[in-house]
Amino acid sequence: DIPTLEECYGEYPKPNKDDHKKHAPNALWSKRISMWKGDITKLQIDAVVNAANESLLGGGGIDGAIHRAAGRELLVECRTLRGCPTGEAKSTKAYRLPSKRIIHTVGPIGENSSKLTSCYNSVLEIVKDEKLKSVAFCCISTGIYGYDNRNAADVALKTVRAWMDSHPNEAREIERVVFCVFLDKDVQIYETLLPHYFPKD
Ligand code: AR6
Repeated sequence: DIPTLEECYGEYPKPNKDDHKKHAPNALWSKRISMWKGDITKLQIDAVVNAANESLLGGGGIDGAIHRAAGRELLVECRTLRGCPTGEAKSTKAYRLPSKRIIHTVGPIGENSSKLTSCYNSVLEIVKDEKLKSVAFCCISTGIYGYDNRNAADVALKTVRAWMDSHPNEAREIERVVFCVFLDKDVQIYETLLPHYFPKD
């Protein structure tokens, strides 16, 4: 019952590499964006984003779920990274996960929009540098770290849209950005905000 990336595309059509020739580029990012509700450790995708802490040595929430599913080898690699400052990101292999890479980012404790913005930008820089074709974000900082869900989703969508607008050539190399939501309230929030930041036409 592991969903393939195709299955998590949802209602959004597949991207067409030539689309940007026919339309204004900024209107097209919606074709590369999806929302998927469920356990991020099940996604067959190039990279999944972990909401970690500065130690990068595991914890509760999604961090615990990813470490449990990936296995002990993930912790061994994480130890070599010597932590990660808030707002930054570091990648590892994905071990027993069906994804290829895990991008660990450390969200702010409480609401700090510039640090949360920095998390999304740092992840996208790794996606670009590693030439990854697809990435699934989780709702960074909105669990144990206590960021308001609506405000965090606003930052997430605004930052991804702004990054795509400011890096159009790199963004065209990314086939899919999935917002992996876990809670019903985030489904509602993303359903409301996605058309605002990624209008379909
Ligand atoms: N798949 C997708 N999303 C999930 C999953 C999952 N398996 N499990 C939880 N979520 P949180 P934070 C959602 O608390 O707020 C850890 O101890 C969850 O519903 O995991 O950034 C770390 O080590 C919420 O929407 O992360 C840090 O110490 C989102 O993931 C601290 O928690 C993030 O919730 C980080 O806190």
